[in-house]
Amino acid sequence: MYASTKEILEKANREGYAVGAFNFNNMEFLEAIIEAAEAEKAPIIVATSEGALKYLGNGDPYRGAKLAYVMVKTLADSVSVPVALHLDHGKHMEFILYALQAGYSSVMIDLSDKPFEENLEGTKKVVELAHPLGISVEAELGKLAGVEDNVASRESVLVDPEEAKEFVEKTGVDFLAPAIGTSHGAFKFKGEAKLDFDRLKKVKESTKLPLVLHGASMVPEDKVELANKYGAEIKGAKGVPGDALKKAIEFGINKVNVDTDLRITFMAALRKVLDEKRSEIDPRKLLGPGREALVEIVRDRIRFLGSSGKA
Ligand code: PGH
Ligand code: CA
Ligand code: ZN
Repeated sequence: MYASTKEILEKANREGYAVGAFNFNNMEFLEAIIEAAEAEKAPIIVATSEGALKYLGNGDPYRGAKLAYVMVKTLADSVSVPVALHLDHGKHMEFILYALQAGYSSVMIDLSDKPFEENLEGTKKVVELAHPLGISVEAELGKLAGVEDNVASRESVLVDPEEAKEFVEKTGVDFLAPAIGTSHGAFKFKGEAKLDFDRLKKVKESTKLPLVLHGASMVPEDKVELANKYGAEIKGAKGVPGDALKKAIEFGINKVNVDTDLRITFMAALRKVLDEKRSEIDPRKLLGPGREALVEIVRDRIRFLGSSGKA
């Protein structure tokens, strides 16, 4: 059933587990994610970035938002588990408005690269627009390293727990993503993975909100190896270790954002079939194995996060 992100995450917060928020750009990924959730009897969040809206709409992001909504609504209505549609990393007001108009369950307003006051004021404005429509809002404090960093600041800037409290009180935001040392993509850590759990604990105590972990892909070695075996060139990939992810959930993470793990899994399956079936031209035969591999990885992640059976 099509569901409220807020209801899904408030239940997870009360009961102490995390729900997966998986990114999609096309039908195959979306179907796999929802099939996995139904098989696991798990609540699920599916998310589109601004780039996903452009891709889905073939250049027209509002068309993309409407298409995302009808696809998700149609599939959600065909299963029994709660499915919420979320705008991931909304950085421009027009994309937020597209999502609100299209009927999304929730939006993220990501002004984390702006000064604190600007982030606060911008987030407050989005909350004022979204809440009357019954749409919930996520914001981010601190910066993730990796794709979000600029040349000047290689170090990620982590969330300040005192600021988090003030930010939540003044904005009325529903969920908060505190930067605690993760980053987006397949290359998260050079040496040992380091997350600031102490900081996370303090943010949870001071806000009590459902918290979000971005950059949460584990980057499974077997998938990277499979991809490399069939021609990929991915070297030195490193994700969030399982024990770190478990600990983050214990300390109050309730929404776990995963994109890279699905990309690697799909791409590995696609490379394998392209290599093995060189005379095949039917896109269904070429893309189908990727979709099946995605169902398995999403089921794995759901079980790991503790949301299996929570629908
Ligand atoms: C994410 C996904 N989306 O918002 O934070 O992160 O690159 O670790 O999958 P990954
Ligand atoms: Ca950010
Ligand atoms: Zn993210």
